[in-house]
Amino acid sequence: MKSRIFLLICSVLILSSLVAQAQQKPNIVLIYADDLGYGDVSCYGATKVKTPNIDRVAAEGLRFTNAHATSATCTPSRYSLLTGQYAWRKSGTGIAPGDAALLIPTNRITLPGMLQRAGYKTGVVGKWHLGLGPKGGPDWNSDIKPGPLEIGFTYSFLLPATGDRVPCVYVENHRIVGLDSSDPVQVSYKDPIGTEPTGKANPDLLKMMYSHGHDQTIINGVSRIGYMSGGKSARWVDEEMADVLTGKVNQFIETHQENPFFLYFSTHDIHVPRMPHSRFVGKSGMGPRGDAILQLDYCVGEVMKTVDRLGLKDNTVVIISSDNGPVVDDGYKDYAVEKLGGHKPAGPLRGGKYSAFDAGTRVPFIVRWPGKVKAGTSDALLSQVDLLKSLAVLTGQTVGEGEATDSFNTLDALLGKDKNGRDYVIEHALNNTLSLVKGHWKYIEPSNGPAVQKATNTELGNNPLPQLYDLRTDLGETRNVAGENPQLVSELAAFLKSVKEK
Ligand code: NG6
Ligand code: CA
Repeated sequence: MKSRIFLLICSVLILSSLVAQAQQKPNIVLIYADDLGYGDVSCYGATKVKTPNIDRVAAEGLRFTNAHATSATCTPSRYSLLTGQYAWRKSGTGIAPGDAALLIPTNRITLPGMLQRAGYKTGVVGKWHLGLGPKGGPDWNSDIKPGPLEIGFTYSFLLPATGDRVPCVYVENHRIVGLDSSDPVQVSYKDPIGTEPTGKANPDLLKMMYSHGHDQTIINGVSRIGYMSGGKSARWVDEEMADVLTGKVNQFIETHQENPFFLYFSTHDIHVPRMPHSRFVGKSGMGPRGDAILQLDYCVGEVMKTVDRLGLKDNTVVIISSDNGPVVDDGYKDYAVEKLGGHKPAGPLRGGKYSAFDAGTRVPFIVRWPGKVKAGTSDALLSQVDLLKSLAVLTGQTVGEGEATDSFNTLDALLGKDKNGRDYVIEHALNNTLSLVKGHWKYIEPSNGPAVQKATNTELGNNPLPQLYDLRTDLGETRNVAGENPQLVSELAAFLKSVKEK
């Protein structure tokens, strides 16, 4: 009798723990690479560089061929990702200087805020580049806020802007890590500040020479955008950055393994300055850009190991993507151009980072959720602006009318149940040129912006005349067929106008 009761109790306990597991909301890990191109990983066709860890996630998950960042540069892409609104609706959301004020209003729905409401612990680790502090910028030597914690994150460990912008310090929650109060940080994006050498005046002190821009204060042998003084004990070491960030990610996952958690791992790789750890130096044969791809892939592997080791694999949605397309020379002489070999960072696409052509925004996008998302490939049209509403549906949250209005629920496409995804996607390029992808057509609005950005050798896709490409037969956007299709051009132009005016 006793043993029967014992057995019964055991089965009830096992059952209830199974039910609890089934009800537990899935963790979400979003690994957001910087400037990683459509053709930069082997599961998207790269052959000169191998990315086994990213490829493994793709093999176990769904690999999207037509997923887009909202913009061809970082700040606007991230703004849209986190708010569900196109950045181009709001002025001042272009590439942000390192002393910009927080760009996202604190009273607005955000992706992390929505998930926090759903009971998630929400962390961001890595590149921020959405401004910090009140109007006028932050006080670096005191509480740096508002920032991520005021827009829905429960934890943050940041590079305030980018790797190539000052201040070159980590900010954890509200404070610079390791700051000595007797050596305060000062930052200026106008006039030189302090007495430290600059790349322009002291190129002899550089580990890596700049090719354009990037000639101001030298930190760790690399001259940056912007001037900085002080904060010597707090300065990051570029070569250690990937390990530092990955360590923080793994710590966050360990700490919150019992909660549902959302972790936004915003890698510095493969943005400039490309200064990977010595373990990766020379390993790709493509110079620092290729080595940084290997380092990014390693970091993905380390995070996946943690997820597996903690038994979280089946209950964790992993998303890997990029904030914009690829660039080869983005301001440092790091031999990226010379050592490219036959590697095609944009794969079969035209343009790159900054560009209105598809390589500007069409990026790798992988979703893995074992048991829930069938492994394979999907051609569904996706935009990162939809993550907010889609993940709201996934986690049972409602988004008010008038909130995150550019975000659509495309959860079924993310989970592989809907093969089509969005009806259309809007792409934003450096000069604010907008494009519309609708079905197999790509329309680029007329723009007087430059056709080419010489410094980075990027075809920006600007043309004073309308452009129309049939992506089904001309993925590389080589034949502008606007002249032959005036009716279609005016329909697409009118449609784009209606989205702009929404
Ligand atoms: C550009 C920088 C480039 C990079 C980019 C932002 C110069 C000459 N170029 O202005 O190096 O930092 O801004 O990249 O300063 S992004 O991925 O964050 O959008
Ligand atoms: Ca970027």
